[in-house]
Amino acid sequence: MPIDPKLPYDNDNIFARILRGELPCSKVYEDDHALAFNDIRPQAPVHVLVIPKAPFVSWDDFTAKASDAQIAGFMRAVGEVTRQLELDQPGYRLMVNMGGHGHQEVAHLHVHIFGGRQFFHMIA
Ligand code: DGP
Repeated sequence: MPIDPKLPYDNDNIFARILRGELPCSKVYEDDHALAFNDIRPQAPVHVLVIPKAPFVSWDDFTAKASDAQIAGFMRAVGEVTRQLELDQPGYRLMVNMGGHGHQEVAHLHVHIFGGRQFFHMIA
């Protein structure tokens, strides 16, 4: 079910628990700003989620409330993951689902990185 992005941050959402080490993940990358791990329901040969280490519910929450340093650090981390996975040359797709119409299911901002195959014009 999509989440309501206007609700306050839930400290017990799945990705918060992964960040605290209470739930396992298949880690791909970590730095001061971000953690990246493989999606549990991969939609492509490469399907990685990158999450900020700070408690932001959604893209809207993040871009409204994060500091410039948090935004820069997180965006840099997303780029670092794609380079470490060597996705640059064939290319890749980034996606952020926001709120109900975006079908966001987990209430902690996450950027999807898809790679390893050809993508077409749109995703349903
Ligand atoms: P979204 O619809 O953008 O909120 O995508 C949520 C994604 O999170 C979805 O592709 C499945 C993934 N996911 C949900 N629970 C877990 C989990 O416990 N571990 C991992 N690695 N991924 C999860």
